[in-house]
Amino acid sequence: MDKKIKIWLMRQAGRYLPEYQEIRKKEKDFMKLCFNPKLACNISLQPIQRFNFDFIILFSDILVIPYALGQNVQFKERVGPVLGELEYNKIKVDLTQNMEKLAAVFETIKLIKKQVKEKDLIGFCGGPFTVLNYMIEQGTSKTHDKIMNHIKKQAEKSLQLIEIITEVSIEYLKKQIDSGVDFVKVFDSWAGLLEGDDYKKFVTEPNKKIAQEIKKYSPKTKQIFFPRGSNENYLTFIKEVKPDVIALDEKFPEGVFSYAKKHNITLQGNLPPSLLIEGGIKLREGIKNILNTFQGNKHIFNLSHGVLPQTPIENVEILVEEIKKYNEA
Ligand code: 1CP
Repeated sequence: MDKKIKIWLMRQAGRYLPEYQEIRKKEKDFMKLCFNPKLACNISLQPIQRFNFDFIILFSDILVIPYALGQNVQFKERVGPVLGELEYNKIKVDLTQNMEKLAAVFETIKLIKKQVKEKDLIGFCGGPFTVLNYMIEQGTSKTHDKIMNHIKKQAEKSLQLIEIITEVSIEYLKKQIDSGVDFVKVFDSWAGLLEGDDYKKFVTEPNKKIAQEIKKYSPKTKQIFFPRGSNENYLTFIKEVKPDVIALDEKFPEGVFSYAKKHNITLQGNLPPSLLIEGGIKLREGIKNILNTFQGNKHIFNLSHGVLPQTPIENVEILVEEIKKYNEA
């Protein structure tokens, strides 16, 4: 087995980088940044130029899907995403029109691939339930009351919306593949809110649909899934969705290691972003532990969630250096 471990970080482009802050100062509207191919391309390449990560991830956001469906999406400073009221009768599924609203993203992908040919580019979308969460909550939520009520009290409507988001997301990933991405990743960041039958209906099934449709459309495109917070459900998820790569947070059943090995699934993860802030001996020990734990499996090194804005650059340098040393040993 190829012992060489690759590395990239979720949110490797973002606020911890001064060069990102620099661009952000000039373009205060985050959505405009996402839809500016030249700037979005530059931002996607910033972490590559600085750290030489093995993968480029497209700079964009999962909330471009609600926008493509006709919901108002804004990012407010120190608040985060703020979405307009969800008016069911205004939700528009017209794949041609929906994709036209995202045309700038496809341009960004082409620009990145033109500039860097030797590294794989990861495109992405949100998991349907995670996207629905933001659409119903109209932004970030601590309690998730609105979404949990919605799927309980308006189950049928919720499933219809999930189907719509799934269909548009599949089309969106196909267009990203046509534009040149080598991997696609589905970020289901709020999968962990659900259990049992709800988990099956809102997480496993729609993710499985995306995986199958993309496999049919482009068998060579590698698929990464991140059903964050799935905990014990991680194993069921892997068995049903059959990803090429499973992104792991900190809690998952032991059985994942042997199942992944047997089915040639690569594990991605799983250093806590807090350790990357802390640095020092704790960081080095954390890295070493993960390398040891994942040793018998195919492994792409990453965090258990995104890089936090207060992360010191030198700690990211240490991390990359440690992985390099490990690969050379
Ligand atoms: O400059 C800023 O203030 C914006 C910060 C920022 C960035 C850099 C946001 C706002 N999004 C992004 C980029 C982004 N988002 C990427 C780019 C590629 C990368 O470098 O990784 C990706 C893949 C995402 C995906 C995303 N957006 C997720 C899934 C992953 C995760 O972190 O769980 C989610 C949940 C979002 C929503 C989102 N985008 C931004 C914010 C503040 C939020 C809300 C998060 C919350 O609810 O707390």
